[in-house]
Amino acid sequence: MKKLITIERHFAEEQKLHPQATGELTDLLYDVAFAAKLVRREVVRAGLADILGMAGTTNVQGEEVKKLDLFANEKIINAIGQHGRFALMGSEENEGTIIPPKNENGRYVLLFDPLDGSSNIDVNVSVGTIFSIYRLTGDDPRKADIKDCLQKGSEQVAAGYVIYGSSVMMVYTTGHGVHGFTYDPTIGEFLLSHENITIPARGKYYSINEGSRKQLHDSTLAFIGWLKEEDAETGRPYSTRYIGSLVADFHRNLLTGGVFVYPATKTHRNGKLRLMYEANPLAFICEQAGGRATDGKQRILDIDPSELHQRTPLYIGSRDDVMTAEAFEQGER
Ligand code: AHM
Ligand code: MG
Repeated sequence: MKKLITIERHFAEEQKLHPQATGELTDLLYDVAFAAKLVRREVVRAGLADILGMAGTTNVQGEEVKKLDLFANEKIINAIGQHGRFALMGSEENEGTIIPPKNENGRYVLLFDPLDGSSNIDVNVSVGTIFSIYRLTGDDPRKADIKDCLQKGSEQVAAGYVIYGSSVMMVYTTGHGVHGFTYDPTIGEFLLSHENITIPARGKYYSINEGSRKQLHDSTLAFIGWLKEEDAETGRPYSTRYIGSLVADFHRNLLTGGVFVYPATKTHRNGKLRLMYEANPLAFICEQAGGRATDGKQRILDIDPSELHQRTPLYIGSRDDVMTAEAFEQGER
């Protein structure tokens, strides 16, 4: 039997490999893993909403029942924000920056999407939490402001996601490879299950919402056409896989190889997905696993952000597949 390594033990071992590390980042990641357990506890009971009380009503204990994404948002802010390790936070659910309940000594910034793909909750399909951690640009936490949140993705010191699926997993990187942990509910621990994840250079799946075909540009349609052609050498045709939960689509493609595309369309020139909460953290993970992430022209991690909620087209996954997509988008094929 393989050795059981808890997420806590793994963080401690990783820290030892970096003698200059203060342990702060380890604590931050552990806080995130703890918050994920709280969110998981509610997500796995989502189907009971009818019995226990619908969102917006009052439950049997006389408490107001919150929508799960808002619940997850509050839990993360309170569970993580109470330790004072973050000076500032930003969430996909909040318009502006969030000052955590305790922040005087915080040297980091946390950006997160509390429950991505939340339209899938009611139908028992995987959803996820995505997070991204940056260092403050200055020394004084009291002076932390939006510019600390609006850093390029290449400045991330850690990023990850939690997928609430047939099992619950946390996947993260601090820039030293990508590691995945599966939650064992019988002991309440995340256990190392996927060490040093790498994504195949070419995949067999493509993930794009083809229902919006009429809005897609010809370059994107040409790429989709290429994916469907028959060619044994490049393993085509690829199979379509589209869950509609970014975390779940990304996670599958990360493990099996594949490309996820949410492009610019005729009606949405920056696509739908958010740079700071979705694209940057997943791009950091993808690159660390040997993959690639761009907006069709530029590396996602090099985009200089101007707004917390700014959107970006996203091509992410297996390196060669993303490069082929870019070639189509740039009219080179
Ligand atoms: P959300 O933040 O409102 O949940 O939207 C993000 C989700 C992603 O998880 C997913 O990739 C995308 O929206 C699907 O969008 P569409 O329904 O347009 O294909
Ligand atoms: Mg989202």
